[in-house]
Amino acid sequence: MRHYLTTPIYYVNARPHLGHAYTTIINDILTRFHKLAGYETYFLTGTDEHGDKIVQAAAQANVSPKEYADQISALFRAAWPPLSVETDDFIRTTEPRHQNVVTRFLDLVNSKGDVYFGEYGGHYCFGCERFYTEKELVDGLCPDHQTKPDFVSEKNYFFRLSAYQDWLIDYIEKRPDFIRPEGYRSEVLGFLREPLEDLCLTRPKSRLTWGITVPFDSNFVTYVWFDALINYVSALGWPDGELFAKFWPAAQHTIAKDILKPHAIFWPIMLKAAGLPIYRHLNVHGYWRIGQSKMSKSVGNVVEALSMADKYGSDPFRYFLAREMSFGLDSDFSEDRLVDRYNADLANDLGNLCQRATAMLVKFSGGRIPWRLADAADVEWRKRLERTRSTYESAFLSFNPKGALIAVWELVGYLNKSVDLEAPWALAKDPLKKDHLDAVLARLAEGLAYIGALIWPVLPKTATEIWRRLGLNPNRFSLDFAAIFSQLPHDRPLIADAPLFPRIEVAKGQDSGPKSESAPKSQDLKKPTKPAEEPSAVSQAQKVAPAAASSLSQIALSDFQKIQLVVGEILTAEAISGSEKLLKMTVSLGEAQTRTICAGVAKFYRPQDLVGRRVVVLANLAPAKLMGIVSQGMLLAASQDGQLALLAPDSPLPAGAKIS
Ligand code: ME8
Repeated sequence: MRHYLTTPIYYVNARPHLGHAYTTIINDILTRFHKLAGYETYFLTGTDEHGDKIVQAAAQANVSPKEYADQISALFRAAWPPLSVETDDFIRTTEPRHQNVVTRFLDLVNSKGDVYFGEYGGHYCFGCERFYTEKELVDGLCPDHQTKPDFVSEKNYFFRLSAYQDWLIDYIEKRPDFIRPEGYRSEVLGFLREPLEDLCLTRPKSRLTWGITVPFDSNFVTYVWFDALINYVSALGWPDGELFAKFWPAAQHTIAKDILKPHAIFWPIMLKAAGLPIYRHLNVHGYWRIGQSKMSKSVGNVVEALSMADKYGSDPFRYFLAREMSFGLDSDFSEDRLVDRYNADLANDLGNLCQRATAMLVKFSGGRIPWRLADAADVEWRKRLERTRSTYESAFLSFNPKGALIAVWELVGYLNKSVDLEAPWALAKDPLKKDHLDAVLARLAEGLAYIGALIWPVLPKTATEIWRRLGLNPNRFSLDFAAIFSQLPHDRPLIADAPLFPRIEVAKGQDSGPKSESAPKSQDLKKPTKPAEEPSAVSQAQKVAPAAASSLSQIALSDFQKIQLVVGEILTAEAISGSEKLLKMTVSLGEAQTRTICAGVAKFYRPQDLVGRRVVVLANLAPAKLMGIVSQGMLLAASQDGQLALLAPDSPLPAGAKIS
């Protein structure tokens, strides 16, 4: 099987920003996953360079549209390699190879009778480059730009979308995963319940010359969306290109919800009208928001968000984007969240595993991965790896990168825990336990090697580094764990090196007043330039399984059951005058009445960032008066080294959900 993945081609009226980076990185991740699974792939991105928007932006910059497009397109092209994005092609709609295909495509649909000449008067928004009907305007304004559209009446060519409406409804209804996730498929079907209007296919040259001249009337240029969508086939050399024959049947497009209609309605109908096969999937994601508002290109913070990749590294940036966003839903971007994920998932979980595994192999096996005999634990071990592989694969195949990462991190957690349980440092003290020790160490090396392969789509540099340390050849990444294990070297020592992800410490003693989420504040964060001194395997292991745990007095389950923990939703949060530490919150526990809860989190959270969050609440704590306010419960939080994190359910269960 083959896979052809595409990003939208981005308008050259703005610099690359976080939103563009997300779609492009996600496509890179999916392309790499397909490679890992042994498929042939082709990955396309590019820039959309015609139309009013570009003419206006160029005029503002005082250069010609072509010069302007050249400059910005070059910025897009240069933006991807530093993010470890490897594309097979980069198409520009001003290239002759594209323009020729658009001309040919137009000729074809025209010859089939799907184009007619007519007059149209309507409300035209230059920002959106489209006409709006009276009904679509909100208080007479464009719903996207909040500007008053111009009334434009002109003669134009039209494309008969309406003739294909029933065909399209039937096509989508028969294919549950054509548009995914499901919410967007329903949205499109909902839209198709109203009669489709034909698409205005041209713009008169009297108004716009920056476009592709239509072949059947030199007084008109092609509407920018009709021009742009064709990039997906022009880049493959339609109609006779080898790449077209090979990859077009395997096409899937990835976009954000803003451009659902052109991709889900115009494009399949254009393909059908021209007699081309329809693409296989349309993958639609939500928006990144910054500071709760929809990202907009006019706001500099979206570009600034992209600079987080320079600050924290491209691998952590890719990981954060893929792990944080549930594909299809909106997500909030903030530097704090990125740092939290970095510390929790990369420094603590993955980095710690790599550090412990390699340090223990050095300490207890002279750096060599021991040969070992199959033992009883192997059956369970292989079953677990099979499970990880199948969850990981099916998550990626249904375009759910977050789900795939969760599956890998379950394996990371399992291995970290198994080190604590197996306690290699104790086995090493008993010569009779040598076989057992070897098996434990070898499985640790195997697990780390497999995790290295599985993270490669998202964290390519880290994966390569883990494999280098294990002495494996990174050109051999695959999903086949048995094949990977057979390549593990047993005759030369592995490399125990500096931590992969030194923890990012939030500097102590700083003013922890409100932080701007958009502006990265390097002074707030201290990234160790030198990796922390490598702890010995034993001390590291003890850190994870504190010896103190066993000296704590034990409780019966019935004691624990006295504690009523539930999911709460924070409805309001505000500072309490006179208190540096406390915030006052209204929290819903799914009861008839909300509760007032005071919590000592003011140094760690801004009130406005807490609203809407799910938290874990101790619900049956006796009320207490704090700063004159009766607090009716307690929020649970973890803290260490001056940092604090509120606990939250892994997915947003409703307020009142019981925790046991
Ligand atoms: O629409 N969150 O180009 P464009 C997530 N040229 N992704 C976002 C985003 C956000 N807040 N903002 C933008 C165009 N994106 C046309 C496409 S295709 C034939 C023509 C991403 O530069 C997302 O992929 O406005 C969205 O669909 C795309 O940028 C829009 O890019």
